[in-house]
Amino acid sequence: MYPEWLSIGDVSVLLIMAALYVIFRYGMAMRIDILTLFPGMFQGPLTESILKRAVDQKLLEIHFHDLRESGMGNYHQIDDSPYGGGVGMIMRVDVLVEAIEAVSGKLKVESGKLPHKIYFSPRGKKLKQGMVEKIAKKHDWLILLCGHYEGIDQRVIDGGWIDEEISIGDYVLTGGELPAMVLIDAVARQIPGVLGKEESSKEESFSKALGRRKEYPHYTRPEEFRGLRVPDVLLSGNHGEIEKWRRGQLG
Ligand code: 21W
Repeated sequence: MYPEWLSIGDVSVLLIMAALYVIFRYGMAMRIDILTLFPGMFQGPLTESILKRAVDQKLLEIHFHDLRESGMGNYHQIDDSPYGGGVGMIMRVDVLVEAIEAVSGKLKVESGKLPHKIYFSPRGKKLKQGMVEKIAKKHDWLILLCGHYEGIDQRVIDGGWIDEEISIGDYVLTGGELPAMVLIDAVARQIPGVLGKEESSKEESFSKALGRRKEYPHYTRPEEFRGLRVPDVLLSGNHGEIEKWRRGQLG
C-alpha cells in the first residue's frame, strides 16, 4: 500500500495518521472564558443542538467566571455610582482587571498562549460576518467580558486589558450576555467539525455559486399546501434553471 522507500512500518504509518488526525481534529478547538454576573443566562443555548454537540466533542471548551465572586469586601461589591453623576451603576476597574488577569494568567503560564479579550458594549464596533471569521481564524482562546448595568469603568479599556469592543447592533439590551452568546454561536460554526460534513460543504458550494449570498426562499414537501404551490422550477430537476432562479431571489 505504501512505497518501500518510505521504510517505515505499518504501525508507524498508523501512528502518524492518528497524530495528524488528532492535530487536525482538536488543533482547531476553541477555548472561551466568560466573565459575567449571570452565568445562568448562557445555559439554555449551550445545552442544545449544534453548540451542545461542539462542547461534547471538545471542539468548544467554555469556562464561566462569576464576577460576583471577584467582588470587593464582604458584600462582594462589583459596581459603584458614576463619577460626575448620572443614572445607574458602573462596574469597578479594580474588580474587572483582577478578574481578567486571574483568568488570562492561569493558562498563559501553563501553555504560553495569549487570549483575545473582547468586551461587549453598545459603544463597540458593530459585529459583521467578516469579524466573526477573523476571530475564529486568528484566535483559539477568547476572554469575553459581559458588562451589565450602565457599563464598565473606561480605564479597563484604556489600560489595555481589552483587545476589541463589540456591539451586535443598534438596539438597547440589558447587558453583554446575549451579545456574547451571539458571538459564540457565530464563531463556533466556523470551527472545523462543528457543522456536519454535509452542512459545511453545502455552505461552501452555496457561497461559491451565489457569491456568498445564499438567502433565497426554501421549500419542502408537500408540493401544495392550502393552495400555496412550490415554484415549478424547483420541481423541474433542471439545476441550471434552479440556480438561475435562486440567484434572482437573493435579497
Ligand atoms: C445598554 C448598557 C445601554 C448601557 C447615558 C447614560 C453590549 C449591547 C450591550 C447597556 C446603555 C450590545 C445611557 C447591542 C446593547 C450592552 C447594556 C446606556 C443609556 N446613556 N450590542 N445611560 N446593544 N447593553 N444606557 O445594548 O451591554 S453589546
